[in-house]
Amino acid sequence: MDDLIITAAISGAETTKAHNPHVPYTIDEMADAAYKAVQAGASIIHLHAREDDGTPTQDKTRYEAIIKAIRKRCGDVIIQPSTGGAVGMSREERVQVADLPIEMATLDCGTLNFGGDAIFVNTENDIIYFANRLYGKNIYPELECFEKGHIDMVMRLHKKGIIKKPMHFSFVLGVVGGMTGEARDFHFMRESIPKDATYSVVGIGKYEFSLAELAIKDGGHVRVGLEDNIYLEKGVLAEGNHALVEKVVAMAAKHGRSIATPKKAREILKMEAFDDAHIL
Ligand code: KMH
Ligand code: ZN
Repeated sequence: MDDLIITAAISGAETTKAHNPHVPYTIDEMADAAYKAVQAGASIIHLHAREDDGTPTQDKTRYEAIIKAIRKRCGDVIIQPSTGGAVGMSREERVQVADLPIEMATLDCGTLNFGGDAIFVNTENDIIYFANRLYGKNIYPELECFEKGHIDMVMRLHKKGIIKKPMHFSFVLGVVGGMTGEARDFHFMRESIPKDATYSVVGIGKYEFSLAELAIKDGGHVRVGLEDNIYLEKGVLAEGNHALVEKVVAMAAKHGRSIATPKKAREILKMEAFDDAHIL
């Protein structure tokens, strides 16, 4: 099996310090959280920018400052800004990160309810727009699919030549309003992607570690982080993103999976064409 790629989703847009005081907001906090996650074994940092007071922002100047700070502390780690931003942001706000010299970014592949009155809107035309902007800048899209219909959308857009190979999916399961993250959900998603695609599981809340174990055993990859889950175990807050990464590393050791370096992760994801010229 390939080495295990661990992505750390260090900040998110919705989780706050009121949920877990270790959610990073400032540039220094972001760089520190990323550094500790990388030291623990993460090879990709999934990133949402925040203002110092925690307000989510897609402002490219803020992203640039955070990315530079992370790059300084974390060497060649893969930095994956989100184009999802926060619920309610416009296309133009969200897409700003595509103007930065980055090698990878999130592409959300469908709309879903997001709890309460919130709807995370990604229409077909939004997806086409984001895909064209990312590929146009030679940025590798991480295909976030929150349910099976989103995979169908990817395949439809692939047939039209809009979404291209190599394909790396993230199965984001357990969002309130989306698909749950039970084993049967994982298997359904897993069986629905092309044989030559790679994937990570993104288990929200209580699904974080059960999905991680399924993926580790299956040869897939894993994302953890305070964006997705604030607990190390039931009722115990994680003392930072690195604690969640450490738990996955221990799980991987139990199952005999080695951990991918950033260089190895680029090979596994076939990112050669999205080369270092993009790294800020
Ligand atoms: N914050 C959510 C609305 C992404 O990173 O692109 C969207 C999200 C997905 O987290
Ligand atoms: Zn995200």
